[in-house]
Amino acid sequence: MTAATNTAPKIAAATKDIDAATIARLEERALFVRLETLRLIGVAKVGHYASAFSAAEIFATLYYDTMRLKRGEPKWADRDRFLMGKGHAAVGLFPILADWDFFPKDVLDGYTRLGNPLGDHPDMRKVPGIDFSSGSIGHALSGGLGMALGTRMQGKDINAYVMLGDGEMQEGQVWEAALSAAHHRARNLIAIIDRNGFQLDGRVDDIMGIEPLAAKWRAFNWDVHEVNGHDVAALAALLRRIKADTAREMPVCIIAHTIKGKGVSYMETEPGWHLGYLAPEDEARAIAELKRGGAIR
Ligand SMILES: Cc1ncc(C[n+]2csc(CCOP(=O)(O)OP(=O)(O)O)c2C)c(N)n1
Repeated sequence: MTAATNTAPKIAAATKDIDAATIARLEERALFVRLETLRLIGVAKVGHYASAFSAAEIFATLYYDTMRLKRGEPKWADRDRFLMGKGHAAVGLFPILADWDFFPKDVLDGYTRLGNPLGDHPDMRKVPGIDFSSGSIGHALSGGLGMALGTRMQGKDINAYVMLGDGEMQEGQVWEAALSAAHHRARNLIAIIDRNGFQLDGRVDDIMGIEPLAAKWRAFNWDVHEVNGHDVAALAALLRRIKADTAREMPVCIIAHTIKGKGVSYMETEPGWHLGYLAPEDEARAIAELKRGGAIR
């Protein structure tokens, strides 16, 4: 174990390692996530805009730079796995899965409609490419640990990436999984905490504080990194470094500092946007703002 050296905070900065074309592509994909989130919630008439917006660059970087995937093959056994503790943000993930041809793109058009497999929360029995059904927050890290250990026992080289909310840190099961993962040296388990500071009904640190968060994960013997979760270059560089680190024996925790509602100004400043619906004229304004922002950093 390298726990003894794992004491100083590691803040990943944007890096020259990622070329300009890749950065532009990942930023375009994050914009795609946000625009599709707006479109799909427009169909459903209610949804978690702000939770998906804070995770847009994380989704984009994982699915278009980091993860091992094969187009049109959600059942490929050697595919990297992705689990969402904050399953309520799946509206931002479904368009990516359709873009990878895991299911037909027109399925998106019936998001949450009766008979459509895409619900407000992801269902692994219905949606190709969804690795874990979630919605009840707190369980995905345990699921990811099972996948990390199971695939390791099969001799496969697979990473399990688990996105967690910071409000989700208040769930006891997260910490049981954290303890267990370090004990089993699950080096192929990578947790990414979307540290946007808010949960459903207010600030995480007002409701039940979780700081010092990095120190907690370090104390649980995880390899801890912090990053600006809207900086695709920093995210991509960090995730590439983690993949290349073959000496590490511990699971990895990335604290991604983000803004809930990122990209739409009033959602960024008003915490009430956890769940909502935009009237068509407001949706049009949000789209215009996102497109004007273009590359959101
Ligand atoms: C076990 C459980 N308790 C309560 C909820 C209701 N709930 C849905 S989202 C949410 C807040 C999640 O906050 P966070 O994890 O920070 O996610 P984000 O703010 O990024 O959406 C809560 C409490 C739930 N889905 N599951």
